[in-house]
Amino acid sequence: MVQLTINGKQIEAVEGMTVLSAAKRAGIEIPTLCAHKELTPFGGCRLCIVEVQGFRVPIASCTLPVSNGMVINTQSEALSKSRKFILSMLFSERNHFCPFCQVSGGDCDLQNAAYAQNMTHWPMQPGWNKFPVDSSHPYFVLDNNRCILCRRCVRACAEMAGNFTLTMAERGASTLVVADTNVPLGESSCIKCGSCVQVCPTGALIDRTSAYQGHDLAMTEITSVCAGCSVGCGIKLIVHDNRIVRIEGDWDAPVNRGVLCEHGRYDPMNETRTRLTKPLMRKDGKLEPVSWDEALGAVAEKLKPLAGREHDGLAAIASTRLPVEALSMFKELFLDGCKSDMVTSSEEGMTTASAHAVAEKAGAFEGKLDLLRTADVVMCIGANVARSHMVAGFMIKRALPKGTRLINIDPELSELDELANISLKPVKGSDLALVKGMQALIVKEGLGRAFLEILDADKLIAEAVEVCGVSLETLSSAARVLANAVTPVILFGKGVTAQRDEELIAALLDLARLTGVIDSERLGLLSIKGEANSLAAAQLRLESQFVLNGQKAVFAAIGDDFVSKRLVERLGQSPYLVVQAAYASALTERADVVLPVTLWSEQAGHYLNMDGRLQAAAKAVEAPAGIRESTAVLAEIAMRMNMPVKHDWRGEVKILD
Ligand SMILES: Nc1nc2c(c(=O)[nH]1)N[C@H]1C(S)=C(S)[C@@H](COP(=O)(O)OP(=O)(O)OC[C@H]3O[C@@H](n4cnc5c(=O)[nH]c(N)nc54)[C@H](O)[C@@H]3O)O[C@H]1N2
Ligand SMILES: Nc1nc2c(c(=O)[nH]1)N[C@H]1C(S)=C(S)[C@@H](COP(=O)(O)OP(=O)(O)OC[C@H]3O[C@@H](n4cnc5c(=O)[nH]c(N)nc54)[C@H](O)[C@@H]3O)O[C@H]1N2
Ligand code: SF4
Ligand code: SF4
Ligand code: SF4
Ligand SMILES: [Mo]
Repeated sequence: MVQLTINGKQIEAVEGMTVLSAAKRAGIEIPTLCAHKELTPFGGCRLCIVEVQGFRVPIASCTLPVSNGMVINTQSEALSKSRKFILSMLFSERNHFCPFCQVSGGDCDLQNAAYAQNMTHWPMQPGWNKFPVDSSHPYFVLDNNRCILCRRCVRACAEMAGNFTLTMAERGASTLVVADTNVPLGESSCIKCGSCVQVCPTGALIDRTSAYQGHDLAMTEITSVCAGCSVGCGIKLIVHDNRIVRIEGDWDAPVNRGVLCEHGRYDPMNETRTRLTKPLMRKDGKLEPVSWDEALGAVAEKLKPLAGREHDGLAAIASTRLPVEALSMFKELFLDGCKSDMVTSSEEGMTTASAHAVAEKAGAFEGKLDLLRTADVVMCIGANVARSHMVAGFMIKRALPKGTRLINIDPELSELDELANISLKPVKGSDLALVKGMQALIVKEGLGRAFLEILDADKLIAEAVEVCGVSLETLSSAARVLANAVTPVILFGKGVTAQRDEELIAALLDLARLTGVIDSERLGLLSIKGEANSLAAAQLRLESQFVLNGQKAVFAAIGDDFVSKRLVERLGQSPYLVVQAAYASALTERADVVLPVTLWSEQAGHYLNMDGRLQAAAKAVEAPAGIRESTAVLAEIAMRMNMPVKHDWRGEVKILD
């Protein structure tokens, strides 16, 4: 610990900390522009200058490390004058009309910084130079005329998304933010995460949907969770007039610390499907709008006699995107109540069942996503994280330039192969032999950190090479890199879990123990799962493969999911089909009864993310009139079937610590 004095106050700080963060921790705010808590300090704007005793000139506090006995002053007549001068220079360099700006609506740091110094106009005339505007991107516009060259966007692209698209071109006053080798953003390597827009402190990077939509002070900010995948990123929903205007990453969310992917930030803003607002019932072959009472009455009447029947009863399938509350009620009604033999979730346990079964026997083993932040080696097997769980992918991608090594095991070419240090391309479905071969190599070379009994190492190694079609050389180097790692993590995805092979998961678990991926202190073996509530669905035992064999009716609780042709074909076979959904689809067209329900943003509920973190999503907007929440619909059907549900979901899910 280091002792220092800031504004006459005695402060303790940790060695290596900057004066800026030490001050912030002690509740002393220093004005900043280029600094950002999730980005490495840059020291570019110099607004955060402070007076340091013993130094003649003020020093930027964002890059100044604390030292014992330091005496700092953050406010003085002279500093205020300097800050005004710095801002005046910024204003004069390009085209800033902060007091009249309609774009940012009060969330602009530059505007706020100027007001904080009591500035209401530019003291120096701008040069009126023209800088390029890039409007080629589908989600945002880059106006270099409003850029203050703080490089937050460049750092965010590298340090948050790990994408390294943005850089600076030209020099001095002509410096520009550009993508790749100065190509239009819309044609660049940008993966549309929007992190650069979220960190830009000016109106230089502006969001297409929310710019000019009104002042931030008129908006409500609601803290919630993204339901896009099992990562479970924390979000802020910016809401105005019962409408989501923008989605931002929640800087305080432990899972993602502010970063989001395209699916979380922009997909919900670009919804084009047709909303269902009235219950529908098939009458004379045609779907007709009916009252809730009529629809629910018909469903209960049809399903009640099917309850408790073994094979010619009913089948039920629920989306793993539904909140735990709805999933648990669904399970209580159809599995516990109706005792149907075909009650499952849309994922059919493909991402969870095998791992879940092994965990029940061997004890919970699944690790924490957070370990990716400090991993020196990451092994991905059957997991396309760069695409399927993008924010988890970002954690890997941004660590690679710092020396983290990546082993990717996937029969197909995936995005990770471009980045991986070692790519293994085994024959599809041969992973068990591969994992056993790696174990054998590690044991044979004496690199194991725990005991694992291997009877005939040479045989297993030879088998791996033959069955998987990988070279001994690549297999050995993968095994060595993993075995020699200090903080290794193994991620496995649907490429592994969909094999539904418990022996394969058990072998991965053995490999994890052998290599210190799992030991008494760390749990570094993690399955990435699928949708927002895959793990909850697994814990609720909604994991069986969906097969119709004589059931007289199907109840599908799909919420706001996209519907595949495959699902329509499978469910369409049912003699009677009830679909609970938010949007009209080919599936609702086939249904006998359609029950219109809320979207993720129109209901409060919980999600259990891939590493077992239970998170609350908030209701951000009111659903259109006539639409009900899934839980309300299920509870009403249960009541009408004389099987009231207790709704005790908390006892049904297990948080993994
Ligand atoms: N045999 C077998 N069965 C499985 C699995 C398996 O691996 N093998 N996997 C299981 C799992 S994990 C799941 S999630 C389910 C999935 O099974 P399905 O429910 O069949 O879902 P998907 O195949 O993901 O298809 C979703 C559909 O939505 C469309 N879609 C997605 N996003 C958009 C969009 O933004 N716009 C438009 N217009 N369309 C969109 C896609 O094109 C696709 O047609 O299947 C489960 N069942
Ligand atoms: N953008 C986007 N994100 C999504 C989804 C989406 O539709 N779009 N869907 C969500 C859902 S429902 C799910 S389930 C997850 C799925 O996320 P992932 O678990 O990443 O599953 P996949 O995307 O199917 O990728 C699995 C990878 O395994 C490889 N693979 C196939 N067979 C084998 C094999 O035998 N051995 C090995 N080692 N690898 C194999 C495939 O080539 C593929 O690259 O993604 C979620 N995220
Ligand atoms: S949207 Fe994401 S990937 Fe694209 S430039 Fe911005 S930070 Fe980089
Ligand atoms: S575009 Fe925004 S974040 Fe990027 S350098 Fe310019 S002002 Fe800073
Ligand atoms: S990674 Fe998943 S949870 Fe996070 S923003 Fe993207 S879709 Fe949403
Ligand atoms: Mo899935």
